[in-house]
Amino acid sequence: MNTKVIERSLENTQPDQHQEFEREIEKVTFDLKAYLSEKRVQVEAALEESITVVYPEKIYEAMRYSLLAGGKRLRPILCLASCELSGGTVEMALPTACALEMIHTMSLIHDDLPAMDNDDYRRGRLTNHKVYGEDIAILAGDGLLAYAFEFIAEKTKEVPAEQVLRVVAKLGRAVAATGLVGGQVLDLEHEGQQNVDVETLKFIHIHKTGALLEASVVCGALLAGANQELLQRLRSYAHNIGLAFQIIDDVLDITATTEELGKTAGKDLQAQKVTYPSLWGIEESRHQAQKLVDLAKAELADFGNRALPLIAIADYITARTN
Ligand code: GRG
Repeated sequence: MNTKVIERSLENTQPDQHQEFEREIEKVTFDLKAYLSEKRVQVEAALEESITVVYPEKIYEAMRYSLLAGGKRLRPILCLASCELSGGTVEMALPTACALEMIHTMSLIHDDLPAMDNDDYRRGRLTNHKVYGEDIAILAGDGLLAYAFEFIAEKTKEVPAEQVLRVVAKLGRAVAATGLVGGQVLDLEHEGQQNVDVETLKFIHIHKTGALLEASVVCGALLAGANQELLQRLRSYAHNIGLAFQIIDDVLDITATTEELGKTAGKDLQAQKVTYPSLWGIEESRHQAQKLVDLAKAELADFGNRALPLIAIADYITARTN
């Protein structure tokens, strides 16, 4: 229910219902749907401008094909929200937000390759290698990864160079063997093995999925020059939503359709992967994800209205359907 609907309803209610509606208003002071769509428009426009097709056209077209294929744009939005919470502006964070989406898109292109997850669909369309071939898909990923770092260095304005340097270092660490790459290696190694324990699964997901989500939040705060206490709170918030995000991803792989996901559903079962739902069941997995989201939100409880976007995004992690 949005605030206007509640206000209209209030005119026709009894006193006890009135109190009920007032409580409702307190809960609905932040319109996440409007927030996400406003930020998505900003991110889409910046991404659209970020890559121009020049000679040799094929590689730029392949990079644009996957980068501009939609997606929730969660990582850039987390970066913008974190920067604003920390006292910065959208303009300060937009180049890093775009770079995060370039890196995320690179990881999806590579993850979909026959040598890895071998998927034909992503974001509701054919995967990059299905359209451009494996060789160009690998290079499109490489191109996006390298360009992401150039983009931050060249396009970030109004931020002290030292803070930009910290962002570059944080992102590098999130993508390297200390992050995405390390998580993916372990994931591949354990495919088809049935004796994977929760600790190993957690390690895989913290690195493969959590590292970039954490970097998205932390980089936004670094750009704004956040102090150590705020950085620590945001790091912990991001760590918790990162793991919750992957737990729900595993649940959706079972409960959602290919159309809803925009990629092939049921892949984990097919690949005989140990996942949170395979260890805990669907209900317990959702419960564990909710506990992590609650912990994440508690980290930001002291920051008042400034934290509303990140708090609402945490709730969205468990409520999402794709
Ligand atoms: C080559 C340096 C280098 C790294 C690549 C392939 C790889 C190493 C890592 C795989 C990382 C990966 C694909 C993790 C899964 C993360 C995940 C849950 C993706 C889905 O994210 P969403 O739901 O997707 O945000 P959209 O499409 O909405 O952006």
